Amino acid sequence: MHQPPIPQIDAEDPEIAGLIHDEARRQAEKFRLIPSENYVSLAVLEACGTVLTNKYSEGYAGRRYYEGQQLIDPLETIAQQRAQALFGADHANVQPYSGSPANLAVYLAFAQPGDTILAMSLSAGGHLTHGSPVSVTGKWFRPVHYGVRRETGRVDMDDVRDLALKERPKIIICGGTAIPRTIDYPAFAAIAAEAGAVLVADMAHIAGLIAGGAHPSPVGHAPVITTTTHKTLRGPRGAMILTDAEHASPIDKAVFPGLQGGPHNHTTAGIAVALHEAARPEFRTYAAQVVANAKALAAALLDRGYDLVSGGTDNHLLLVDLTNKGIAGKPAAKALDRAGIELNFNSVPFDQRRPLDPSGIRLGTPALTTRGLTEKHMPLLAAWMDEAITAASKDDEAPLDRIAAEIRDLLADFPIPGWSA
Ligand code: DSN
Repeated sequence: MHQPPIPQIDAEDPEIAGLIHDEARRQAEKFRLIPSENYVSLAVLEACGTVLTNKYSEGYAGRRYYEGQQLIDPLETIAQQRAQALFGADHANVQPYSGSPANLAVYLAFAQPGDTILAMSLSAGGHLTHGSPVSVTGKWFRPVHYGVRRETGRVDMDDVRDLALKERPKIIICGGTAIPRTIDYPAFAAIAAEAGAVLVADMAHIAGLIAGGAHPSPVGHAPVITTTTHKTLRGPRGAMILTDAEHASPIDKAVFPGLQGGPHNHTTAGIAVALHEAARPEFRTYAAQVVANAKALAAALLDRGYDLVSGGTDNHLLLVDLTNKGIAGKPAAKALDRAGIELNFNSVPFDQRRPLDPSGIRLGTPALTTRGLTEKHMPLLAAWMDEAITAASKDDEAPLDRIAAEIRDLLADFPIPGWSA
């Protein structure tokens, strides 16, 4: 059943309670490899399920538009202070509802409609809100995109510099959702300074690695940093924007009243608890283990002939081009899901296939690391993946349920916060 127990929902709304219990079991029984997902602690879960959800608090501490903020003000202030201390930033806004609104706030603060922005293309590993044509950020601004080099699968900073000096963007964004390699923040900062642009680091995927010392920090290089709180950082679904002192006020105005109404105070509490956890020494061990596991999984997949974009990983994430395995990303992802291995199909750089039916899969190690798996388990995981993908490439469903049962058996020894039998 779900942990903490949910007796009131069980009694009042068994239909919804059943879905919650089943989802908790599903999360316990599978290898969850979506690199943007994780398992939050029971303390974070508890914080998110409190009476704080009852309260409206438009504005900021000491400057609210509703009364009754005696306890919300210190709560939000503590969350801000913890974020500032953890990352060494001058200022933290903890109100963005999630990553996309956080990025929209940045545009609102530092660009006008029609202005040029420079970011990584979605197809190379960026994000929808980095100026994709289907996103408001692509419709209302003039995006110019950099990608990766075909030979290396990595960003070429000379290409970024050439584009920046030619296009003179207002904003340069570094970071994305499918980047397996270390982001060179000092190089981006030098280019932004030369081009006269505001450098924005979207560190959503790697915030937990940065907090835990397993990836270089953008603080001191990018004056504006956006992040979600629920990926490697292991907090609830939410977001933050970190800034230097100079960029704090425009960001605060953009988040509220520019873009949002009242902050979600129960989420703010969950973020504060997660930041407290991320400041502990154990979190550094977790962050290092996430990377060690990803490198071990990459090595095991390479041994089995898998084609990894950029040849491997420096962080939590692997992007695999399945073209040489004779199967596309989507059927592979569906077969893996049935075999108890949950990941997502994903475009790879220079993909010849469509985004809804691309050539690759994207996977990562944050969630399995949280539940205690280590490098020694990665060859076994790679073997299960290989067996399922090979079977799927021959339209053979026979091994999938057996693999799922074997995975259930293994994972029973690695309990998750959120479910108990
Ligand atoms: N949906 C997130 C991810 O999976 O990377 C990005 O917003």
